[in-house]
Amino acid sequence: MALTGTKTFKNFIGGEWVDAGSGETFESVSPATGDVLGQFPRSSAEDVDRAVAAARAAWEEWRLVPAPERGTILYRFANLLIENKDDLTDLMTREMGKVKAEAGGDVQEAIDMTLYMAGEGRRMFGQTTPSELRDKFMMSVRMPIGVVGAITPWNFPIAIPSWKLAPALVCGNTIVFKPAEDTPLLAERFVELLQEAGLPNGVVNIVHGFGEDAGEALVRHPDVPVITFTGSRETGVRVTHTAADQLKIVHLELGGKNGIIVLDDADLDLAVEGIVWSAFGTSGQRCTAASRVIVQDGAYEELQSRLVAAAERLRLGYGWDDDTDVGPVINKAALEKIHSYTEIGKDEGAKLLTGGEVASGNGFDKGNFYRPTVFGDVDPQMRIAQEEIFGPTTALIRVRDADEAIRVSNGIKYGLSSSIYTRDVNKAFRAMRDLAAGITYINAGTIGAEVHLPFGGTKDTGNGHREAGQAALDVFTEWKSIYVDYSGKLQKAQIDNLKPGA
Ligand code: UN1
Repeated sequence: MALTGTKTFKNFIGGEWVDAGSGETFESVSPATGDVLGQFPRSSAEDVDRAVAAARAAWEEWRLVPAPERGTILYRFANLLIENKDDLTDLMTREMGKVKAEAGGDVQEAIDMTLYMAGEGRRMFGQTTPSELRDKFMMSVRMPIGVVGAITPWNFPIAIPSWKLAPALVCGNTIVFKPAEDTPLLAERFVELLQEAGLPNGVVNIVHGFGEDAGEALVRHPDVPVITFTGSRETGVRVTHTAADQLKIVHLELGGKNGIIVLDDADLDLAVEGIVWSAFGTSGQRCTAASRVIVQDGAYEELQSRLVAAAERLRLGYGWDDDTDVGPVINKAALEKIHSYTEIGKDEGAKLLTGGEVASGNGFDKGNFYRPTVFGDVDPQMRIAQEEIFGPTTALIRVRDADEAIRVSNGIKYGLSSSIYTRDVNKAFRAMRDLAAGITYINAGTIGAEVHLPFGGTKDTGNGHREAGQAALDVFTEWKSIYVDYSGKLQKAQIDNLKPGA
């Protein structure tokens, strides 16, 4: 695919492609080569105001479009994603850096989510329940809310926008979308395809730019009652503060420090494969990545040596090359942060077993490449075992038994994904009950959630909401309870009804 070069892209507001009011721009830079892929509008509050006004106006009509019809547009969008899957995949290897198979998986996740949510147009079930009174009917229905502000990260540049936009749209909301500044080109393609699917003007609007100006203005805007945000814990707290005065619905998907437990009785080959995939897939840049491996004494030495050997076999390189296992990390700041944690780990007394350095030579200097890194003898309280690194670094922690393993796994502020490798069904069921996380895997790593179960975490990973599956509808609709009295007379609930025993 030809790189886009220095083409200048625009915001999409009310069905028109427009520059930022200020005329300022920023660049999208490939993390693999440092090439500039395009210029994007650096938007500010005035651009956000225009986008919200367009979304608000479009909502008056969009909320009245029957949900199955809204679903039909999403089916068309899913088909466009399928037709464009190869191009989007290739572009993702260049703009975001992940390897081809995973980039294809990212697009596939968007296809799956869009198809699932399109089907929701013909479900979106409410409840009916008998009234306590005669000649009276009761039901609850899901109501659209209005303009949704969607702020998405760069690590799943096609999948995560679909997690937010597809359910929001099928539920009858309109959107102002502020994608990550590291992957604006993929976001722009996403919106182009949505529009091509037949969305009326103003239903989806995209405003490019940075969190501190465009993002902040969106979160603050009085006509945006719902904010859905995926990103860091720190930004999530800031979003919550900013939205608090207006009592907005705030959906947050934040960090993780996910652990894989390996007990003595585990199938170690299977465990090593799962750890490698979960720790180094997407160069560790998933909120579900396994950045801790909690190993029972009897398996520790063997697992450690097999894991280090497997990590050393991984081939670092460009995402678009077939023989690459691990691609670059997103930008220079991420590279520095990841390396600073290697220094922290060494200072804390953990044993650096492999990796721990920026890759150089071989064209690597132009991009942001970090060697897959494994620390051994890590104490659960060390910073490398507590803080989210978001890179290809994992920490081996030794424990005595299953109870200690679960205590250590839970001993962090986050609660997104968790995993246990064991052949003991009793221990597996205890882990399912006791691991304090939104997701638990048995005999599988910590990544790879499917689109039709709730996705999200406990504790500091979020604020109680979930995306994906049926749970997503709770973020993008509000319940309305409706009572229909067809008795033709005044009936008084709690007074006119029959009391038990009366
Ligand atoms: C994320 O890293 O923000 O379960 C999402 C997984 C993917 C989604 C990860 N389906 O790893």
